[in-house]
Amino acid sequence: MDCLFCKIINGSIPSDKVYETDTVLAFRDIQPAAPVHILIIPKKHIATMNDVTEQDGAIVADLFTAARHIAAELGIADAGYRLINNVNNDGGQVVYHLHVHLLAGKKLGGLLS
Ligand code: D5M
Repeated sequence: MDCLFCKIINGSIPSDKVYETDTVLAFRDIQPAAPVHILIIPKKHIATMNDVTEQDGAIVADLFTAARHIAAELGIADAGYRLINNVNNDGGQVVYHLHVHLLAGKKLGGLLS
């Protein structure tokens, strides 16, 4: 499959991995928008939030559970962080494999920064 994040999952493209389970992988964003910028992705290829079905409920829960684990492990849970999911063109989605951005490490203002 010609999907960048599937290639990261199968190891053919390297990543700076921070967390992994049977269903989820998290790694540092190559273009960080904050001091901490991690992408949390399902190992199952789902293109966008529009493609999530009722059968994917556990996977979506796993993404948020991963965020909680990562925040605790990085010591940012109390200071706070932001989770973002961009959908399609107007949402600013560039990579068409579902992902949640975890942003932290500074006081975030506005919508994204
Ligand atoms: O976000 C897609 C994000 O994916 C964007 O912040 C850059 C990041 N990206 C692209 N290629 C890589 C690799 N190879 N490693 C890590 N991060 C990467 P979107 O929500 O689709 O705009």
